[in-house]
Amino acid sequence: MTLPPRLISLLRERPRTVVHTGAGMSAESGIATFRSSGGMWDRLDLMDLATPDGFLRHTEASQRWYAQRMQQAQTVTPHAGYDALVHLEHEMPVTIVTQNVDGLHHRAGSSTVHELHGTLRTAHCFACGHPSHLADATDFPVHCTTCGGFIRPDVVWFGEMLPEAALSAAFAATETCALFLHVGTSSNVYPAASLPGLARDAGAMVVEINPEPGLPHGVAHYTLPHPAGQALPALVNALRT
Ligand code: BV8
Repeated sequence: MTLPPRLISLLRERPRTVVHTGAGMSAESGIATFRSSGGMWDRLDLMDLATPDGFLRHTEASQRWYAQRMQQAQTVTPHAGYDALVHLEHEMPVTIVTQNVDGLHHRAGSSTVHELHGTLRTAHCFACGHPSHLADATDFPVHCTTCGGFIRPDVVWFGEMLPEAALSAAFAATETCALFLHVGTSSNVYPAASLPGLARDAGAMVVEINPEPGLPHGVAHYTLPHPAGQALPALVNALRT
């Protein structure tokens, strides 16, 4: 894979780097994306499963969907692109800002990860907030043992606020980085989708890694139209040659 010379020379300066990842980052680990062809939203109605109202209308279907995703996230293996990001943080300051809820950056061993849309790893009661779990449920709907309410995953649904700590950390890192890698996201969902433009305005080099690039014209300095599992190791290799 040929990398732009200016990207290689910037990498060799060991710049402060933000890696912003979406569902495409986990595609090569076997987790379906949302909007690519054959993605999750092809088969499921987003508003029936990933919104508070949808959850209350379709509680059992939503709980089953999340339990299945939790189990999958625990069994798949982070691919070479995840390992490359762990190597990268040994070479330069790396902050990972992910829209993903599968926890694969943590499992791969990355140390600075901000989960903008929460996590599948934990759950709580929709009614009283009591911490709970959903991954190993066998009987649905799953009720809270404290108040009898319904158990929901600790993800951020549409119409819900993002976790303040993760969001402010993501904006702070984006505003002060020199390299912004925008990996595997269709850039549809806000406020996460505003990050690459913010990075560009703050003077960072913006690089999109996506077989089907989608950033509006003028946001990315460079586009690598390759899968994350190939492009990210290529960046690490460029440091070594
Ligand atoms: C908010 C967690 C403030 C759950 C997700 C009306 C009312 C309320 C809000 C809004 C509204 N209108 C608009 C909004 C804002 C809304 C929004 O942006 N909507 C969009 C649809 C327009 N945002 C929100 O609601 C956010 N909260 O704004 O709060 C507020 C509050 C109240 C009222 C107003 C404002 C909350 C958003 C979080 C939603 N939660 N996930 C779950 O996972 O179940 S979003 C969901 O989509 C995913 O988590 C993911 O984060 C997100 C984006 O998807 P992508 O990651 O980009 O994945 P996608 O499939 O789309 O694309 C994959 C890409 O990978 C493709 O480009 C493909 O080419 C590429 N690819 C494929 N293979 C590879 C690859 N790339 C590299 N390598 C490969 N191998």
